Amino acid sequence: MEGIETLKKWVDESENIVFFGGAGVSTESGIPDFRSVDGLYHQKYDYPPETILSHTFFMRKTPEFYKFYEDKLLLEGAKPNAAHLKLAEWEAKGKLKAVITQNIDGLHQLAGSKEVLELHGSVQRNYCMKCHEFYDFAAIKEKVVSSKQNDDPKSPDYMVPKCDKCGGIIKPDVVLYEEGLDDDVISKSIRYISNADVLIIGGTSLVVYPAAGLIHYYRGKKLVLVNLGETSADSSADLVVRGKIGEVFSQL
Ligand code: CNA
Repeated sequence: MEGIETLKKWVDESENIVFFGGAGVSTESGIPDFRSVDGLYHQKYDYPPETILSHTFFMRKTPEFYKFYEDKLLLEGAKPNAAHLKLAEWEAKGKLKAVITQNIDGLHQLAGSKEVLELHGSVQRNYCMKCHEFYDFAAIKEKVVSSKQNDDPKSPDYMVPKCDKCGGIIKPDVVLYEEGLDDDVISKSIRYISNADVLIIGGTSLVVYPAAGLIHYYRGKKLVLVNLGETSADSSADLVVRGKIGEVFSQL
């Protein structure tokens, strides 16, 4: 594959790699992305995914939000692939400083990565909107699935997870459209990117802002893009490797 030898050399020589990724990093783990041909944006729903995954929709049509969320994002059993594992290995060897991800699936941590900056939050964390009680992935999954099996689909609470302590609605700690990103995560990401020697961007269409704008803080000369499709940053990259990220990383 074109570019792999150069990428391998840059990785071998560097002790300050930063990775910036998106949904394409997890497609080889069986989690669909948004914009590929078999991604969520090409599947049919009553509303477009951007609408369903917005703050307004969550507040106004909570059961419909959870129907989509349970079906498409509350996926059990996905395992890290070669890309997640390689990034964790580089960090353990002291070569990689941070993984900055738009993903919400928690697979980088499952692979062993420690410094993971989750720009869009995580399905692994959930909080009661009233009393802020914490619920993990399994607890939410159980509540949503049990309601799906036992409750009346016409009920206003159908598939909506409720807090055991106060009965409030539980919301995933995921940044929905219309919601702001965490300032601390943003400033840390900017610090890592602006100090990076090698910046590898992988599995992202780079169209979701402000996340995609963070790559402009990179000041080095080894900007690498590993992606299946074209992106707006291809022309400004120092190296473009076109391919599946798991397959590419397993050769590094
Ligand atoms: P996107 O817009 O769906 O783009 C994905 C990109 O990855 C596309 O350019 C694809 O060509 C490319 N791609 C797909 N598979 C591979 C692969 N195996 N190897 C290399 N490239 C591949 O997704 P973005 O992350 O850019 O968009 C940001 C959204 C998607 C974020 O807010 C995420 O939260 C959200 N999302 C996350 C997940 C997840 O957590 N796994 C899943 C679906 C969507």
